[in-house]
Amino acid sequence: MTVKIGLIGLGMIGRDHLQRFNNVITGAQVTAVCDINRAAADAVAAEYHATAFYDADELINSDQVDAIFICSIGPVHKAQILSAFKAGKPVFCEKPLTPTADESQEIIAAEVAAGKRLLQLGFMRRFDPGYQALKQTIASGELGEIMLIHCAHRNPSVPESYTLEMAVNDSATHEIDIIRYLLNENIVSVRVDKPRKKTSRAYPHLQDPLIVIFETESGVRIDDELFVNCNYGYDIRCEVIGENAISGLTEQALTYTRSPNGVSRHISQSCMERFATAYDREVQNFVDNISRGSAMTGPSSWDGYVVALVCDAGLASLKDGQKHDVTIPECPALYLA
Ligand code: ISE
Repeated sequence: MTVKIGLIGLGMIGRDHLQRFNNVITGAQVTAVCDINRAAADAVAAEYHATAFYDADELINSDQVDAIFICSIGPVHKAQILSAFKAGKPVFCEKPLTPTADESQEIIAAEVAAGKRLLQLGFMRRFDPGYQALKQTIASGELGEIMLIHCAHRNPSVPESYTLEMAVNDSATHEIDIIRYLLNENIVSVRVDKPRKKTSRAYPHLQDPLIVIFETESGVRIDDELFVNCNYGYDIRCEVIGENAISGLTEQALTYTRSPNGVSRHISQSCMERFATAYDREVQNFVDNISRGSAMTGPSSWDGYVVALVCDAGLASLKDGQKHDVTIPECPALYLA
């Protein structure tokens, strides 16, 4: 069976997924694309032999598509997700689930009412071989009691449209999700520190770098350096400090170069490059679950909701510099499986 995919949103990540469906993913084909930019939708549709739509609802309800792949901007996610649920079509949604936690509640309620998961959320890091190995090492007990985690989230640069808040609700979202994934526990507080020094490479409206401090239920303390104009590359680091041993992500390059300048390794320049394998695996997972008629797996709407709750607290801290507690309601049974 070939799963017919309707892809909404033809920005950078939407196009990256399109080439993935075309070149890597088996068992699926993008049969329809949608963008409010008609020229973009027409051009991409012609290139990929798909049908162009300019209205998301029309694509969602078209009999040309079996499953909906949402790569549009966050503020329109909720309406598109609920419309897909109504049409009875499984959804893959790029992060964030919704820009605020409040908006996510309706999505959770709809899934709980349906009695099954209908959505996989695009937190691709959970499919990264490095993070998966790190999770296994933690679970093995080799590190002993985990006390600290040091994270760094470095992007070479961000466009002028990137706002101060996006450091929290667009970039740090990935660490918020991966901390929960690695430790199997929730974050209970957030504090954003604004260092006095800021890079001259950042647009004036930004404070870059920022340090975010998270604390989990059991008291693990995590520091996350968010440096989105670091200049040299797309560099994601994570080191877990246990009582007995320490474990972290290795350098990603598969080769090194020895030259008169010494030994060097390539550093990724974008999330698409750094997490290419993770993106491939998350999308294949979505397609395979649909083809097999299996229950949806991977990051859920609940994960998206919890991340949004932590982000809301992070944004409050970004304003006042204080530590903000995060209160997470009881997780519905549907998401505990
Ligand atoms: C972007 O939206 C992403 O999701 C990237 O993974 C992240 O590194 C970047 O900071 C975000 O803006």
